[in-house]
Amino acid sequence: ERQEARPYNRQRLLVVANRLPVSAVRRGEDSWSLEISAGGLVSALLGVKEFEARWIGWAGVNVPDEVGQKALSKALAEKRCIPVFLDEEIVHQYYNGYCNNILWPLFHYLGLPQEDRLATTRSFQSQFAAYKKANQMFADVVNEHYEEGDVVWCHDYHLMFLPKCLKEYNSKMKVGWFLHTPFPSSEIHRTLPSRSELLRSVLAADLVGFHTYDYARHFVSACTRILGLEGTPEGVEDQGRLTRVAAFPIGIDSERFIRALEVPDVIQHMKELKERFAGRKVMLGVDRLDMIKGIPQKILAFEKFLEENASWRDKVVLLQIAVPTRTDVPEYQKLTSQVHEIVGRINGRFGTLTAVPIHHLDRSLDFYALCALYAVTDVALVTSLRDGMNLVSYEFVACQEAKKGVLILSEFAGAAQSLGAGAILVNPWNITEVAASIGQALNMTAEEREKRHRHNFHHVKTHTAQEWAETFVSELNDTVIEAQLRISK
Ligand code: ADQ
Repeated sequence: ERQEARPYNRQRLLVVANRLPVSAVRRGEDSWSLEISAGGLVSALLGVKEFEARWIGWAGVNVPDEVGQKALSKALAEKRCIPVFLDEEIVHQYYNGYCNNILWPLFHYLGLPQEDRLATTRSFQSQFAAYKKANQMFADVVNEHYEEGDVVWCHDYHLMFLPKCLKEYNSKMKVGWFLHTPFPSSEIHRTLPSRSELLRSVLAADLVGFHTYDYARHFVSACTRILGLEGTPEGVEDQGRLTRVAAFPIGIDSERFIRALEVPDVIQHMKELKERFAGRKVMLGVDRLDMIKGIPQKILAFEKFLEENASWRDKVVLLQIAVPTRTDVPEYQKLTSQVHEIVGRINGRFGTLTAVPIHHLDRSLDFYALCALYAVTDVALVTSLRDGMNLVSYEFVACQEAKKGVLILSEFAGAAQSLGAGAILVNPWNITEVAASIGQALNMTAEEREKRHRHNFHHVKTHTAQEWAETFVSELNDTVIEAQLRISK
């Protein structure tokens, strides 16, 4: 029997991600205030008119009491959000533990945690159990809200177990899964104790998506080498059932950035920044403070550049804006103090009474301040050691129509595949090379800057977040239709 599809323009999309795109603050026993965080994914999906998106995820707060849970669910419903309630212990084991301490570093080639072996094994098992339990809790909520004809789009490494749980509830549910991080070489993935179970549960989805063709290829290799399944150009086949695997490079809502540059507040802010740094070239880094972003390497390369180019010392400034994340994790605290120490040393070494070479801010900037900063920058430095895509590089390009600044970009960011022709690509581990590329960027002729910028700007403008979401969902719809056709034949 065939399911009657809803008219395409009213199709409901259930977007399942670890975090809901809101921050919730409790104001009283049964009252909450909510703020929508306008991240990339939110604006991507808001821009898509063909379907009506609902969000399912954790609200980021512990709500142990029923009164609070009911009130929060009601408030969230107005924003088309549906909460999954996770208690503190689960969050600790699933989110801090398995997601952030095991999968995140592993997928970025930093390996598994190296502590005492026995302790690791014990905690690994309980963290994996919590991971599966949390994914099952997400599945319960999805299943409760699912209506025939909906499509379900699961996001990221937090929810690799979800496709299997959902298909167990309802094998006809259209399920897609997209990974925002890299998928590493199969040789890295095979070190993970739960390697097979995770691959199998992802394969339960109808469509599996990655940012780049390389990540998709790594995933298919992991399935062939670890599970012994057959890889085809379309995806992975298991006993006649095909899971489609493909690349869907994300983009940004470029018009939002371009429009922002015409807002009076932004223009005013740009003017202030230009006055503040008059006579100096502005270099910019914007990252979450995470080991994968290669922040210490970037700052050391800047130091080397100053060391070797005395004439530039009072003519260039590096603004490094790093939002602290996962601040309760010791490795992240260590990284923060490491960065502070290097910045302090360099400013002590090359600073003068009136100016320092590095301004380092440990905080997030609001959207308009960020746009102004992107627009006045001469050279942006994105030196991730690994990065699924890296949207900062896209945002910078979107704000550079007037200035046509230079992007120095790590070859280990997914964005290197799309912005590589316009950027100066570097190996972020090679400090000498990055230092030399800073010189190349600062000395580049206007003609060459223009040519490189034009290439990148065209890409950023045409490959938007909206197009990304539309492509993924329409392909997800198609795969299911194909599978149904196969069954009905
Ligand atoms: P992230 O690792 O968070 O995302 P990125 O893609 O660069 O990395 O996105 C960061 C976002 O946060 C950008 O929109 C940026 O503007 C914002 N941001 C960063 N620092 C900020 C600051 N100091 N102030 C204000 N805003 C700041 C993950 C993957 C990426 C992948 C995305 C999307 O790690 O590789 O590109 O998901 O799939």
